[in-house]
Amino acid sequence: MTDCVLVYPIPSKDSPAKGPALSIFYIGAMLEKKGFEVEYVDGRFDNPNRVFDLIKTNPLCVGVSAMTGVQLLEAQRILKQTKAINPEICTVLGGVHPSLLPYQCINEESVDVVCVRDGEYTMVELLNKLKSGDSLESVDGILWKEGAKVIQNKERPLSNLDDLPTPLTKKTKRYYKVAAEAGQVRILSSRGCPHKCGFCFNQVYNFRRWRAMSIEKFEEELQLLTSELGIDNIILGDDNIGKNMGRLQHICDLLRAKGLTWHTGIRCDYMSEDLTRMLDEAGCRSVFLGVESGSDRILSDIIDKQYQNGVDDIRTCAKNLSKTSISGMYSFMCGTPTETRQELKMSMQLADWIAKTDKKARISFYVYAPYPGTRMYQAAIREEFIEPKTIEEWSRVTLSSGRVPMMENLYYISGLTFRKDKTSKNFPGWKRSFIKPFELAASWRWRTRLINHYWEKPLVKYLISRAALSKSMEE
Ligand code: B12
Repeated sequence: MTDCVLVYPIPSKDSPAKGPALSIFYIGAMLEKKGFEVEYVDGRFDNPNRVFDLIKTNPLCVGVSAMTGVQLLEAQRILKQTKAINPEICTVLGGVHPSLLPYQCINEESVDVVCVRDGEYTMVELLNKLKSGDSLESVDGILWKEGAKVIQNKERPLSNLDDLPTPLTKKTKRYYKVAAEAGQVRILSSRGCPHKCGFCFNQVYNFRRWRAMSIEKFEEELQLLTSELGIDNIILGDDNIGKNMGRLQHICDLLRAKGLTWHTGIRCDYMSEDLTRMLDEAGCRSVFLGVESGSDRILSDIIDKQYQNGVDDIRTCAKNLSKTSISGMYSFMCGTPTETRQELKMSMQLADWIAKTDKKARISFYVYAPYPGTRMYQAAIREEFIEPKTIEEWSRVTLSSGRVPMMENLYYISGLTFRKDKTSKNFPGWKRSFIKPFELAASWRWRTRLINHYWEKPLVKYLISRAALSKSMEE
C-alpha cells in the first residue's frame, strides 16, 4: 500500500524547465530509505489523472510542494481534490512559499500540516506518527491543526547534507531520464548563501547559513548520476557555488576528470580572471549571473548586494567572461523599491555595454517580485505593493507580470532583443517568421527607449504562449 504521494505541481505555464523535482525527490529518497512506500507525481510530465488515481488508493499522506507563483494555485487545487476524495488523508504543504508564510498556508481549509524548511526528516517522523496513530505534537518543523486550533511545533534544525540519501532512486529515475535528455540534470553540492540580498529567500529560509556536502559525498552522487544516466552535461544548482574557492577548485577537478560540460549560477564579484579561466578549463559552458541593476545606489542601498566595487564588479565579470567560451546569462531586476526612471536607464545602458563587451551574453530583465519575509518586502509594501492575503493572490506574483505595466513591457522587449536563443527555441525554422516583425520592433523600442506604450504586447504574449503550448504538445 502507498504510504505517501509526493506531488510537484506544474511550476510555470511557459517554462521549458525539465530539471528533476529535487524538492520532492530529496524527501522521497529519505522515505524510501526508511522503508516507506512512496509514489511521485510531477505535474510537468505525468498524466493529469495520475495524482487522483493515486489518491483514490487511500495513502496515509499526500505531500505537495509549492513556491510562490503558478505552482501555489495548482498545489491548492490538488489539496482540495484530495480532501474531496477522502477527508481522512493527511495533507501536507511544503516548499519555499509555505516556509515563508506558514500561518497563511495552514489557514487553508484543505491543508492539515505545513512543513517549514527542509522536509526529509520531518516527513519520516510525520509518517511514523500517522502509522502509529499518535499525536503530531513531537514532530519538529511543522504547523498542524488539532480541531480548530493551529499548533506550531519546535523549529527543526537545517539538515546536514551528508546525511541525506541521493535523490536519484529506482522510482525517480524515469524523471531523471527526461531531464537527462533535455540536458538539465541538476545536482546540489550545497544549500544556502551567506550574503544578504534583500530580495532573496535565503536570508529567511536558510538564515544566511551556507551548508555544503563533503567532497566525497559530492563525488559519490556525481558518479551515480553519470553512470546511471550516461550524461555528459550537468547543472550545479547550488545557491552559492563559489562560497569556498578551494572547494570549488576541487569540484572543477572532479568535473574535468569526468569530461563533463556544466552550467551553474555565480556572483559577478567572484568572477576574477583566474576563477573565470579555471571554470572555462573545467568545462563550464554557461553561468547565470544576478546582475540586478546598473545603479550603484540600488545595488548597495536597496539590495545590499555586497559588491566591493559596485557596478565595476559586473563590468570586470563581463570582460573576463568575454575572453572565455562561457556564455553569461545576465539577469536584471527592474522595479525594485525606490528605483527611479534614471536608474532604470542606467540598467539598460549597462545591458548595452555588456552586449557589446561580451558577444555571447544573454540578457534578461525580470520584474522584481516581493517575496514574503525578505527585507525588501516591507519596502515594496511602503511603495505600492498590495500584500496578497490568499493563495490565489500569491499565485499571481510572478517575475514577468509587473505591478507597473512598463516593467512588464521591458521583460518582453529585452527578451526579444537579447534572448535570440530562447526565441529560436520557441519559434524554430519557418515559425520564426511569425515573431520576426515583433523582434524587429522590440529592438527598435529598446534602442529608442520607447517602452511605455507597448501596443504590440498582447500579440507578443499570445504568440509566445501559443509557441510554448505547441512545443509542449510536440514533446
Ligand atoms: C530549479 C528552480 C526552478 C525551476 C523548477 C523546475 C525544475 N525542477 O527544474 C523553474 C525554472 C521552473 C523555476 C521557476 C520559478 N521559480 Co524557481 N527555483 C528553482 C531553484 C533554483 C531550485 C529549487 C530546488 O530544486 N531546490 C532544492 C530543493 C531540495 O529545495 P526546496 O525546493 O526548498 O525543498 C526542500 C524544502 O523546501 C522542503 N519541501 C519542498 N517541497 C516540499 C513538499 C513537502 C510535502 C514537504 C513536506 C517539504 C517540502 O523539503 C525540501 C527538501 O529539504 C530555487 C532556488 C532554491 N535554492 O531553492 C528557485 C526558487 C524556488 N524559485 C522561485 C520562484 C519564485 C520561481 C518562479 C515561481 C518565479 C515566478 N514567480 O515567476 C518561477 C516559475 C515561473 C517562471 N516564469 O518560470 C523562488 C521561490 C521563492 C518563493 N517565495 O517561493 C526561489 C527560491 C528562487 C529565489 N531565489 O527566490 N524555479
